[in-house]
Amino acid sequence: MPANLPPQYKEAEDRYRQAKTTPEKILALEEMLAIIPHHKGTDKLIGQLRKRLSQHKEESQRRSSTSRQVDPFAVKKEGAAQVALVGLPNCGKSQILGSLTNAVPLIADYPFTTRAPLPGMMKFENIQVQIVDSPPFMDEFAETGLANLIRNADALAIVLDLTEDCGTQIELIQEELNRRRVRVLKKGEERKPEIGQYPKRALLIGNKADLKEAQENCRQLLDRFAKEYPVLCISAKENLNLEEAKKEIFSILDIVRSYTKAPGKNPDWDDPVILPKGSKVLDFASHIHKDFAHKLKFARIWGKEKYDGQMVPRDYVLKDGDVIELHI
Ligand SMILES: Nc1nc2c(ncn2[C@@H]2O[C@H](COP(=O)(O)OP(=O)(O)OP(=O)(O)O)[C@@H](O)[C@H]2O)c(=O)[nH]1
Ligand SMILES: [Mg+2]
Repeated sequence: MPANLPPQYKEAEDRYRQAKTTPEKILALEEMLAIIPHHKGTDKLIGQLRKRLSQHKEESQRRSSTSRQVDPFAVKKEGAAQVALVGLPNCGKSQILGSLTNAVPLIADYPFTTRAPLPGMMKFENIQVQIVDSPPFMDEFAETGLANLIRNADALAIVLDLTEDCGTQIELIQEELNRRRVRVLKKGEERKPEIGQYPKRALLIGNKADLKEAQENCRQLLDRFAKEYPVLCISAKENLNLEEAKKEIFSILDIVRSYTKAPGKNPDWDDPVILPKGSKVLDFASHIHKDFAHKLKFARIWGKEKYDGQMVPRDYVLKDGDVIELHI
């Protein structure tokens, strides 16, 4: 065993030893692999861990193909990105899914209504975003599944009940997220890989704004948290501020939409190329065709911050809405 393994690695290793089910073993091994530093001394161990991980994965596939059981918490991503709705029981997550998407969830005035995730597609301008409703925190049956769902999502919508104090709810939710090593990024904070952590962008949604007692809690929520996180108050039931919510959800996705254009022709506005924020003309070119990146001579851009048809270098960073004419 090489020395100098971080304490988080030991913790993940303990979880692996204690894991009783294959999905738990897979999760712990993936964590160990994410945490372990890469250098000569760890090469062998990394190889062994990868081998064990692939054995467990094969085993779990064999089981699911024989018993035809699918993990309800492994929600296949669709559309431009996947956003998980999370929060305490009864705050209105399912109502939000029902109001923003085509899905028809079970909504009820008692806690722990939702027992498994349910996805729906939300149309925003010319793209579709997948929204996933989830069982609430504190649901012990959803423990491992919920952790996987949250870690795998591209971003989170943290739902708060505006009829209760939001600061207390946020504290509880932060604890639940920390326990699963999910860290919510602050406004303007860059998203970069962190050892043993799952950094996520999140939007705080105060829900039930139609109710009288919501007013004061919404004001406090904005006062206390709007500087550090994107926040808004809505009523999913009465359709208040839903368009704003869609816009805010789009903005935490960290994606840009750009469009191809042939010389003398108009772009197809219904068919954006979706890339992570920070992508360059070169990434756009290789997305269109794998050979284009090295063949690319120059590109012309039509966009909000550029003159129409301006020539840009290969490392020009794309802005949302740019139209690009590639010259190869
Ligand atoms: N007045 C009002 N009631 C709402 C709103 N959104 C949800 N509710 C009500 O709040 C209760 C809980 O809603 P759900 O959507 O089931 O809550 P949930 O967060 O999915 O609950 P769990 O699945 O148990 O975690 C239901 O009675 C809803 O009708 C809203 O915007 N305004
Ligand atoms: Mg629900």
